[in-house]
Amino acid sequence: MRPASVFTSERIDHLFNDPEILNKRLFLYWGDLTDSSNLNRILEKVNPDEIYNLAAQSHVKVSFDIPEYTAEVDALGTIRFLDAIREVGLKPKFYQASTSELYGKVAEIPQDENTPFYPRSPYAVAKLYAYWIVVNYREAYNLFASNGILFNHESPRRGKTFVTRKIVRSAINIKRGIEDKLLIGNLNAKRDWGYAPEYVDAMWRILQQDVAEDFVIATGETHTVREFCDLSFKEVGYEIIWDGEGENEKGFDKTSGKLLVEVSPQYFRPTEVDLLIGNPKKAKEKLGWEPKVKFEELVKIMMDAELK
Ligand code: F7E
Repeated sequence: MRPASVFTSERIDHLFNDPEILNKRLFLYWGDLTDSSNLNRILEKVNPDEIYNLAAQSHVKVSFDIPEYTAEVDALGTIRFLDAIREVGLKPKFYQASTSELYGKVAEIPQDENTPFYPRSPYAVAKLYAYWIVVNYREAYNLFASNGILFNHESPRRGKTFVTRKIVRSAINIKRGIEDKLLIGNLNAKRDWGYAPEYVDAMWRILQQDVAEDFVIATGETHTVREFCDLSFKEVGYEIIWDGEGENEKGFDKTSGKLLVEVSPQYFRPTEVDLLIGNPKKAKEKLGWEPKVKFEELVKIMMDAELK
């Protein structure tokens, strides 16, 4: 856990507050990827079999505002971790949270493990370093270290500033009369959105292999942010009629004419990733992994959870 003066355990409170789990099956340590000495200490103390490095400044838009910090954590944090493993002399299996953002301005459609990278944000550039340092440590020191190149994966636990959760929350708040309208960025961006629990299962499978390799984890479907709005608002009884283009696009409720969605350039990124769609063929063949939850069901899961 990152040391902080406020509570940040919201997403694990159900585990944290269970006396059968906390300090029996779940042990927490303070730590931060910007601090090598504590990484060494934790590693020596825990001597883990498997490490999942999911720690990051993971917001793409935010990375344009804090690029140096993003590199510090996402790029150098990964080498700190790998080097701590080497220094302590342990041989845990290491999973690196690589990302479809590496493909950025995509060189081919769909993207797979052989598609060249073209990162389009400080976040993606930092993750590019992390990707290659994992490959390098695997080859140089024979570490079991693998990259999972995961496409967007969502769930009710998604942070509130990422687009899926933001849309879902707004649709419900507007319906309940506690929010006026949804202000959104690029409606045309296309993403391959999957269901996070299934992606965690894939991460685990990646580390159960005999040989460390890199894998694309994706659904193989792509949808626009606009479609995500359509389906979410439909769940609470709105049918959106879109009008205008680009910065001037707006979405109105078909029945009442109420303004529901308005584009606001403050959410545009200096460089955007327009289209992501992954090909999870290798994961299917080697990991026996296949996504079950597709786009429509994902929206429903998130809306149901938020309504509760
Ligand atoms: O944006 C567009 C935005 O912030 C998705 C991270 O987990 O997945 C995530 O990165 C799309 C982009 O996720 C708003 O421009 C429009 O095209 O939900 P997002 P992301 O940037 O795709 C990858 C795999 C990661 O590795 C990352 O760590 O939606 N968009 N309007 C918006 N995005 C946001 N956040 N807010 C808007 O109002």
